[in-house]
Amino acid sequence: MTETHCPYCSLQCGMRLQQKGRGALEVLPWDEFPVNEGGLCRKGWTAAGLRGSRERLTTPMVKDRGTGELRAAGWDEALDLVAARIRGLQDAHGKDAIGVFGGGGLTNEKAYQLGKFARVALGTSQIDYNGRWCMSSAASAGNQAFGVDRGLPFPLADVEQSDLVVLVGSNLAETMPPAARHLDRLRERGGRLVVIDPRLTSTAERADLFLQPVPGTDLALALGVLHLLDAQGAIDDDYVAARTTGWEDVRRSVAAWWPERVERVTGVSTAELRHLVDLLVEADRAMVLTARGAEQHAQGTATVLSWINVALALGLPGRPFSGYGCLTGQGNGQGGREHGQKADQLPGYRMIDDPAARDHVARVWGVDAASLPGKGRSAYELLDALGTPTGPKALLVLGSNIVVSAPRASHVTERLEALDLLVVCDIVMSETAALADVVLPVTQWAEERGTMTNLEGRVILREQAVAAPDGVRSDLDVIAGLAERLGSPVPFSTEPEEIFAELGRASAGGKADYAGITYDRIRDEKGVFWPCPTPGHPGTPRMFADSFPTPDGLARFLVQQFAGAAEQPDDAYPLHLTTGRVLAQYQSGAQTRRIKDLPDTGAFVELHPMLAARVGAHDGDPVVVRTRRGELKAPARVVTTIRPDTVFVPFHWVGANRLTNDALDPSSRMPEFKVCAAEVTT
Ligand SMILES: Nc1nc2c(c(=O)[nH]1)N[C@H]1C(S)=C(S)[C@@H](COP(=O)(O)OP(=O)(O)OC[C@H]3O[C@@H](n4cnc5c(=O)[nH]c(N)nc54)[C@H](O)[C@@H]3O)O[C@H]1N2
Ligand SMILES: Nc1nc2c(c(=O)[nH]1)N[C@H]1C(S)=C(S)[C@@H](COP(=O)(O)OP(=O)(O)OC[C@H]3O[C@@H](n4cnc5c(=O)[nH]c(N)nc54)[C@H](O)[C@@H]3O)O[C@H]1N2
Ligand code: SF4
Ligand SMILES: [Mo]
Repeated sequence: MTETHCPYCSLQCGMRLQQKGRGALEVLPWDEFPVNEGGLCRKGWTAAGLRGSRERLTTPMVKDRGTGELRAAGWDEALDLVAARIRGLQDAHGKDAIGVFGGGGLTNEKAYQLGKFARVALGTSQIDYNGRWCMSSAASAGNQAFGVDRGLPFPLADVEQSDLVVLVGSNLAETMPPAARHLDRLRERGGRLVVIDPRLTSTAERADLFLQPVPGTDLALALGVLHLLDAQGAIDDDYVAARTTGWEDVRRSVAAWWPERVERVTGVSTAELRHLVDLLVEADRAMVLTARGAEQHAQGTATVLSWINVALALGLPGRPFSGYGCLTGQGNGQGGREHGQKADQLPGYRMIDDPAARDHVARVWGVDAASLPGKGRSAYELLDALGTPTGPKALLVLGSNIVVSAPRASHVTERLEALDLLVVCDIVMSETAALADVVLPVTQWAEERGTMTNLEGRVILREQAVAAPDGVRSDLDVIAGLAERLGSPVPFSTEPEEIFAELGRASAGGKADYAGITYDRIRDEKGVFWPCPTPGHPGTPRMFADSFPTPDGLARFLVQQFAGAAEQPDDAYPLHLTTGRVLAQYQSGAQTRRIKDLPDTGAFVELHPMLAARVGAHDGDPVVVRTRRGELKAPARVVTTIRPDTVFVPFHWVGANRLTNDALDPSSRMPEFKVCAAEVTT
């Protein structure tokens, strides 16, 4: 019996795995793990289904130059080929000819090694990862306002002890089902729940107050909330004076956001807005939590900063059972962004253009700081540049199915096809792997060890429960094997615990300081919260009680202006398209579409009966959604729970992202997945 964690989302639910003979695994509850207390969602219970699957890759594959088809190859042949092609491209075009694309599902050890591999073995600046599409707007906002980016600055269970929780763009009941118990207990204790979403989701069904704004208008809603709080004299002046800077400018900037104007922009009535403000004023303890619905916008960072302004004005951050938090998404969404996969970062959440950070990390790596490249392109900009005269000529992908999940996916697929070399490490033949010149089959989850950092900043340990299938190797072996073939100046370990110790040294003194965390401590303490700088340090479950990690210890109010979605409806495209998730599928679906016990419905188009009547569609009929970038034909799901001016398509199947807009947030470089202009026809 092995105590470990689910392979999917950032809740990282604890689970036990029992071997059932011939490598098969049974998932059992681990009641003592505090985050989920034995509860799992359908994806967790069925997670072992991919292990026995015939769809698992078990041999490296190389594209045959004659037929253009992938054929089986040996590991040495495949790795020699990749190294030789990389050398050739770098000799011809320079170090930045090679790009690296990582994932927020990779363990801390893999993310750390991948960042080090890019900077040291490849010498390229061109590395980024899919977390840029996930919570980067909240990360950017947290850094600006609080001086640090940790999704939740408190344990998730604190939600239960609050008086009021406002969920902005989160469908927690479907995206982190075991976490919904905290909302239920909050309400059993007499606390209130507010949900803000263009769709009345199963999360919103639990709410005391449900607000249904036009997609892309949460920023205006937050400005309106702050306007009313100020008008009602509800600002916590003592807190604002003692713990923040910038309030007066923000106060002036919200003066013109009177409720009627907010109603015109957002579609939320003045009565509903006042109701939300009343709940905020009445609550002693309150939390504002954002997720992708609020963040995946061209103004995602500004939106989060505006909700942080609301939280600061009420004096919430740092108070018990109160504050602002972001619900991160991928299994290691948090840790994956702290240790060097991001174009501008080095381990420990250090910035790559900070000379002191470069010196520290270069010393740990045993290289000259001057040899480390600078900042590279962000995820979408990296993909957009592939195969162009100035962009990378080769891409190594670990842990992302870009063809399905990137915005404006047809364009991105063209860019991938323009590459001289595409190498994909995956556990299955994903849509992206199917395009590759070289596919490398890797171990997953229960077949290897490594740490993950959950949505609370709790570093947890995934233990190996079973031997890997013959023929597959760990991502860590692939990285080390390529580094050696490329003549890396320093060796790369393949032993997770050893890598974690090095990561601890590299992160020491940084914002995300893991130096005091060990595998033994994680086992004993059921996870350790960063920052944890020394072995004797207890870890930091709750942040900001006394000060914020900014230079002066104060949080920042920052003025934000509402501009609206990058693409507004017009005569040709009169509707808003938004995208998101359903309970039974995970992300690009590469893993969950292959698990036979999970329903695989294919894409669908959710639309309101009034809209269905206008276009002449009935439930189940095929309809066509068109945007300026492409079209998708899929069955209609006629529901009263969505705004009549909005359609929703889940992105787990190929197609949704042919429609989405690649407008980027100026600060986080997050694409606007959550809104663009569309038309529906039969
Ligand atoms: N079942 C399942 N669970 C998952 C995942 C999965 O793929 N499947 N993925 C994991 C990952 S990586 C992530 S990032 C999280 C995401 O978790 P969530 O953020 O909860 O998921 P989404 O469905 O992307 O978006 C949440 C809600 O935002 C709403 N929304 C759309 N546009 C807007 C808007 O303009 N404003 C507001 N306020 N709301 C809007 C949508 O209607 C949707 O109900 O889930 C994690 N958990
Ligand atoms: N329209 C629209 N698009 C979106 C979103 C949206 O809301 N709407 N959400 C965005 C968000 S929040 C996210 S997080 C992204 C996610 O989208 P993707 O980046 O595509 O995420 P996954 O589907 O999880 O892809 C992970 C891939 O890595 C493989 N894999 C799993 N474990 C490992 C491992 O240990 N090593 C290696 N090498 N491979 C592994 C899996 O089989 C899979 O092929 O999608 C984004 N795209
Ligand atoms: S909520 Fe997330 S971590 Fe928990 S079982 Fe479901 S997918 Fe796994
Ligand atoms: Mo995500």
